Amino acid sequence: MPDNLIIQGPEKGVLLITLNRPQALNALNTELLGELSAVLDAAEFDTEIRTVVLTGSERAFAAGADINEMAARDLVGILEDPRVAHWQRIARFPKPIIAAINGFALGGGCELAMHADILIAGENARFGQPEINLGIMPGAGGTQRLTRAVGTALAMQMALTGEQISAQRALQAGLISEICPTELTVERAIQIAETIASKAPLAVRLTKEAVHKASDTDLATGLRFERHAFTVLSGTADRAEGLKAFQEKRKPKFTGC
Ligand code: CO8
Repeated sequence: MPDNLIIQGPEKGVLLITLNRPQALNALNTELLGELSAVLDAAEFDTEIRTVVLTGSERAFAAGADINEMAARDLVGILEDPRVAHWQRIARFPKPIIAAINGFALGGGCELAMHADILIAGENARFGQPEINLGIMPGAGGTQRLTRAVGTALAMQMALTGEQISAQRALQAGLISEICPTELTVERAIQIAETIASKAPLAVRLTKEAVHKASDTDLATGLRFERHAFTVLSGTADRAEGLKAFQEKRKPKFTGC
């Protein structure tokens, strides 16, 4: 059992992962990231799990990398940082991750949120890349994913000043897709996750991959990927079932084949 996470489910195809280091506002130490990476390793091949909801507490999604742990690492320690492999593992998880963000999502916490495919936030959420205040800079994708999400102007301002933005500003800038009352964020994320979990798993997986291609590649490559993925799905039993169910005016029963 992980020490820094609470794992619930899967229920209706949804695995709920709650970051649980309240004494440090869910600061992401190596142990926590290792546990998260191990849970996702198992979840990838568990057919009962279709989607993952990732959340923290109402006070903090995560207040960044663990500063005390970072302070103990020198240049070689950073070069050989085991956390890099954990971040890569989270990034290549093939099933949708929905982040339910309340409170602080700062530094590595904001970067972790941006590893999710759908970000929704409570009214009290605060996003920021405050690394500059520590004499460092974002190191888990902040300069790249934030810029892709909100554009150069706001990303530059956030990363260079360390200033936080509100949930409202994050919504307006395109970093998140919804704001909820803080106490309902997790419930709403689960609702979204259950909706996705009820769809054909292969179509979900390829859709996630294709949408990511929009920011990972040029348009021609992305369109080629979309075309290939669309073609691959034409051979699935779930496609046949989806089309037949529409014609027969009933709900489809998807099996993942
Ligand atoms: N690391 C360790 N402990 C933390 C962290 C953190 N990031 N954030 C908060 N804590 C601890 C505090 O030290 C405090 O502990 P204690 O009670 O023992 O003193 C406890 O959590 C509560 O925090 P505060 O008393 O400070 O609570 P406040 O409500 O007054 O303030 C803030 C909340 C504004 C969130 C404040 O705690 C803060 O500024 N935290 C640091 C935020 C920050 O700078 N984050 C960026 C860290 S650097 C980073 O994320 C780089 C990522 C690079 C990844 C590279 C991977 C390879």
